[in-house]
Amino acid sequence: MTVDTLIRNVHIAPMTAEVTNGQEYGNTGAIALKNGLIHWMGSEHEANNIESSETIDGGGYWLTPGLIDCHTHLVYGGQRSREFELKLQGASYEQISREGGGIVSTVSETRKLSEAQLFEVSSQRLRCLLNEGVTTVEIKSGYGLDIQNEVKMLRVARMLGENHPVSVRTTFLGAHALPAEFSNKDAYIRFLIKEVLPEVHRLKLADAVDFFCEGIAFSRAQCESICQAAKSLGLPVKGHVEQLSNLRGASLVAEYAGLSVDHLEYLHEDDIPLIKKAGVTAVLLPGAFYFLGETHLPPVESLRKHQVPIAIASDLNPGSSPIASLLNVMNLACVQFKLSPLEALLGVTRHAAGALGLQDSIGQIKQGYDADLVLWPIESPAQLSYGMNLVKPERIFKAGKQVQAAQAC
Ligand code: DI6
Ligand code: FE
Repeated sequence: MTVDTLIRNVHIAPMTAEVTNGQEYGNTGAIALKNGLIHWMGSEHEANNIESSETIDGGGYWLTPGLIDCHTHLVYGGQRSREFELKLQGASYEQISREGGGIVSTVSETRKLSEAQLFEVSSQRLRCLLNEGVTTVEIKSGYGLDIQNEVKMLRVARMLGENHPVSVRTTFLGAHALPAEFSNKDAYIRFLIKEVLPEVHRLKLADAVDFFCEGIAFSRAQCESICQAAKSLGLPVKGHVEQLSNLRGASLVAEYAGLSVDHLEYLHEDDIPLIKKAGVTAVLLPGAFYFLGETHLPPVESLRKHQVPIAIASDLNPGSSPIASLLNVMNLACVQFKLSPLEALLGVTRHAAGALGLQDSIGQIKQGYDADLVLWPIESPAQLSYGMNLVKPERIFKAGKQVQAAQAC
């Protein structure tokens, strides 16, 4: 057997179902990569029989799947530090809007930028994630809110994937906020369904459809219309649900057998069996919880009890989670939500893959899976969640190729 790359002398954190079930993992061994895929795994002794174009000494470090950030809004223009200052002085939502803050202010800033400019500012944020071993990222639209600008955002998201060593999954989030040119939410939802989504779909720019089901955004019924439209185009749904209040958005995603329900601070206990039954992943966003000073915790213990897969993501966005670090968010998940470091790692690997419908190709170290891997100079996987900015990857592999972590971010 001749392979492209043989990595020897590594502890492997496969993040497979066996790991969840408490099986010991991390024996020292070797792994062979071929044609961008994981080809073989075995002992050091067996590795002696493998011919390889390139052999890497893993130095006894830990190898994990490439990290997956399954919920971001990293394509946007401008920044909202003024709003941050106002909030710290106790300003209300209305005052912030009056002073030009809130989602719609990011919409204005995003609309102003050309595709090339938007690509540039978004690349910087993406690089921060990639430096930490992220090899797949989901990116949402939702700061364009008209045909031209939603298309622009999603095209930029696709271009980011073509120009960086990362797989990008795109999500259409037209139902994020009511843009200034509309005064009626139902009319805006009709516009999204009749005009924007069909165009986005025609251009093959969206892999999924999302919505913000919240008092300050859209009602359950309005979000249901979005789900119907997505279904008629064969697109899976995800939902921003139960972040600030409980509109039973999670049960809506379950009805449509969607990919994920995200945020969940106010998730209703009765909806947990429904999302489990529908195979929906629960995505927790500890960065938004932290930044907004939220105190109402998501029902982690019930999610565990019902064995709902829990993913965690950065939610990188300018308003509620200006945090370009998935590792720091893993720490926040442990400190704030009392996830174990193992749960946090599963949350950015196998379970994050599930939130994107990619559980059969990424998120685990398993034969036949994509060779997206990160080698960490750590003594135990818990070290990834334990601190902030204490750990960085030794090597990153995307589809079997070693990628240089970018210097600046
Ligand atoms: N939930 C959030 O926390 C963000 N969007 C959403 O649906 C807020 C985004 C922003 O303020 O720009
Ligand atoms: Fe979000």
